[in-house]
Amino acid sequence: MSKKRPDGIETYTAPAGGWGALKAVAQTLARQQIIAEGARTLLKANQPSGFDCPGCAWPDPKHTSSFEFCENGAKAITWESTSKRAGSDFFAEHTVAELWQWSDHKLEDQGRLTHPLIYDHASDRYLPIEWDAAFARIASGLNSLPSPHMAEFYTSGRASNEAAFLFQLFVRAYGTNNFPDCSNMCHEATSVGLPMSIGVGKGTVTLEDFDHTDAIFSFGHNPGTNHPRMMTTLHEASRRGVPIVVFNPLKERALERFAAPQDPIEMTTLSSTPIASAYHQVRTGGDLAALKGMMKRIFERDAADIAAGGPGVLDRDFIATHTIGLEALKADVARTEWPEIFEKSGLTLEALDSAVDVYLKAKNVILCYGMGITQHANGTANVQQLANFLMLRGNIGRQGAGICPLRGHSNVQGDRTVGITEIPNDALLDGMEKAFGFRPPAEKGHNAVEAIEAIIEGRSKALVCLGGNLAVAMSDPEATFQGMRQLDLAVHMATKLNRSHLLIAKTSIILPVLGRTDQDLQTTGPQSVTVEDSMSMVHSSRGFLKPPGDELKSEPAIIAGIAAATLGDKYAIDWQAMTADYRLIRDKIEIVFPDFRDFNTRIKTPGGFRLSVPACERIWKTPSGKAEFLVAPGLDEDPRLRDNDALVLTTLRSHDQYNTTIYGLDDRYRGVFGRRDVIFMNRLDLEARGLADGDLIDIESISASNARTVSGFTAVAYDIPAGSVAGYYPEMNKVIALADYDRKSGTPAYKGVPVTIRGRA
Ligand SMILES: Nc1nc2c(c(=O)[nH]1)N[C@H]1C(S)=C(S)[C@@H](COP(=O)(O)OP(=O)(O)OC[C@H]3O[C@@H](n4cnc5c(=O)[nH]c(N)nc54)[C@H](O)[C@@H]3O)O[C@H]1N2
Ligand SMILES: Nc1nc2c(c(=O)[nH]1)N[C@H]1C(S)=C(S)[C@@H](COP(=O)(O)OP(=O)(O)OC[C@H]3O[C@@H](n4cnc5c(=O)[nH]c(N)nc54)[C@H](O)[C@@H]3O)O[C@H]1N2
Ligand SMILES: [Mo]
Repeated sequence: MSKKRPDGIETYTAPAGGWGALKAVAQTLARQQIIAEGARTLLKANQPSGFDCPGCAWPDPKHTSSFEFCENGAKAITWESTSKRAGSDFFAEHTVAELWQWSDHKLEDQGRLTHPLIYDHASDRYLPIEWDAAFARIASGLNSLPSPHMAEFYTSGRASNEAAFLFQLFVRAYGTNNFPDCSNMCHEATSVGLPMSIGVGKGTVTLEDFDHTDAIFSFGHNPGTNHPRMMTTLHEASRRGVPIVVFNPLKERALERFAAPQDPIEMTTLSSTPIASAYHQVRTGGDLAALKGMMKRIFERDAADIAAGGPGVLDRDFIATHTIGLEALKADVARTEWPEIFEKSGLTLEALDSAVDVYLKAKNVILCYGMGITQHANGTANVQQLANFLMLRGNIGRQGAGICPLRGHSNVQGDRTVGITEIPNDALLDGMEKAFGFRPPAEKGHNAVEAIEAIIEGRSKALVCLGGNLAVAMSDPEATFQGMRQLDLAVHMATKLNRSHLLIAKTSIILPVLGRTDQDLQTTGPQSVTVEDSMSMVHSSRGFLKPPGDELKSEPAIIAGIAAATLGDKYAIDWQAMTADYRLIRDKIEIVFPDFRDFNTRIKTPGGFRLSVPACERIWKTPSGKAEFLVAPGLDEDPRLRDNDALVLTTLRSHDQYNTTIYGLDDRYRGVFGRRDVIFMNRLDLEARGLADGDLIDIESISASNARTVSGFTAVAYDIPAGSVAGYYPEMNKVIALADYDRKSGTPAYKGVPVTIRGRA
């Protein structure tokens, strides 16, 4: 085999962070033509008087951030505050047919949307429309549907609490609970799985807990790219000597070594800090096996210790006082045989044992996880086994310990808290009735997969999107695209043009919104909004940049405009007053969700306030009133993987993207430059197919409902377990069947896709 690597593929040897990150910040500013303003903008991010960084949901220590060094935060902010514009003149120049041929990167790179637009079928172009006319068209589209349940209302996780709350108010007043949202494709396995285990679908740790922890376990997340500010926390923990045990099929560089750009010594001496104390390259989808293996070992050691006259290794007080279900879990784990555990996890007994050593030695353990856990057909079971693992030693509800899901979008958690859910509970319905004087519908609405199914089958005819790029983010885009083109009404509130906007319905409307960084001026003055981070901290966010044009409106103002036009005087809701002064929206949030008491006062404190997470106080809001050890029988292998030729594909974010937003074509830490058309493969899997590093390949899904191929990708030899392959999201979504999702939570199995790979003839 020749030593020459494929074009654009290198072996990246430097640590993550360091000068490379600072250089990338400078390049990012230059690319978006905001060199002068740029630095000032970055300095305002995550400051008490500034805006919340739209880059991730990791909290900031006391809001004294080292933010100006955060490369991917800088990308998120500059992408929004760019000086580029996609105005009416741009849309006059290009037909939709032409724009459809452009890449996702090029579509968004035209810059900020500045004018409301309506699609004109005669000229195949988006033309300007006045706001009131747009609201009237949307109202008539929605009101002409035979049933409100034929409309879908999508929320992407950048929306503020105020915008999301108004959106759910409008939609419930209109008459449906069809609330597909990005969380359904993301941490839904957490939102569904954790309440059954510990009574709350959120993380239980705070940033301070990391100062008191004795060990950190990390499953399936890539913080160097996706939660960059978490690197400061991991860097500090590692320097304190806290072991960090990683389970990830790929050796992510930032989890191996990190140079903190704000550390003068590391920067001047070109040194770095090791992050992972042990790195276990679990097979994709092998986490359940790894967890059961570790629990099996813990039970074995417990029995041995007791036989030797010791106290055992479990936290027996915690288990007796606070939990139920241990015996059933023990029985399930006992039934799971070692050979199967080794095979499915790809890990040895020594590896699992070493992780158990760290776990048992630590008094307090924090366990962090991301999409590598949730986006599987058994995502909910995965999450619940993580909780089991922690509960064996009482690692929930005490300082320095707990479960820490890494949330995605910067306010995805807040959107759910303030009512974006297709399954409203009684408390929500009662609260809404108290605040607004009407009883909203109670019947279950659609989540994201169900919404797309309804659209494809023609049961839903309207789609209103509060941000996002649903068609591209969802599995099986071919079927999704086709479905969306059959809609009667499509409305997109967006900052930038994307492919979902080009799926033309009978009536298609794009509404340009203000972003986090923009000043939001209403009739009573400049407004702040609020967001909730991954650790349930609610704080305010205020943009200060001059908006990209005079015509843009804030999300709350647009939602209020649509609502007033659609509902008329159906209910006595003062949309105009709430738009004029967002404090009035917060007053209503407080009535519906009492946890927000004194909302307007408490957000004045720098850093904001924390919503209650009962599990932190060891109060378990489960049906039994206890924390529950839950059983997931077997190791849940997808039978399609028994096909000899089958590989399991996982889909990843590159270092230069934000979900479907592609900032650039590099993935520096994985050694990929100027391209995304690659599949990472183990050398054994290449050889077994007669392939070499750099060969052109086709990837075909193994699915009865969706036999699809993506062609012309390049195989790249990579350090990934045999049997597992990886490619980029969203390019790979074509081979993911809509029917492949976690039945408990509806989360698509984006990280466990059975495929075959062949060389191109
Ligand atoms: N810059 C940037 N920041 C972001 C985003 C972005 O796109 N760009 N997206 C935001 C959003 S919405 C989200 S949800 C988060 C996503 O943040 P992450 O959860 O970090 O997202 P992914 O890139 O999907 O990668 C997950 C990690 O899981 C690993 N993995 C894959 N399959 C498995 C498996 O079966 N088991 C285990 N143990 N690991 C596996 C991959 O190797 C990868 O390291 O980030 C948020 N922040
Ligand atoms: N194969 C595969 N598919 C996946 C995933 C995966 O790991 N693998 N991850 C899934 C996950 S975790 C998620 S969260 C989803 C993401 O799904 P989405 O949240 O729907 O997608 P984004 O790419 O974040 O949306 C980008 C668009 O949002 C708009 N936008 C940006 N900022 C704002 C704003 O402030 N307001 C408004 N109104 N609009 C704005 C812009 O127009 C931009 O084009 O994708 C999912 N899809
Ligand atoms: Mo996400």
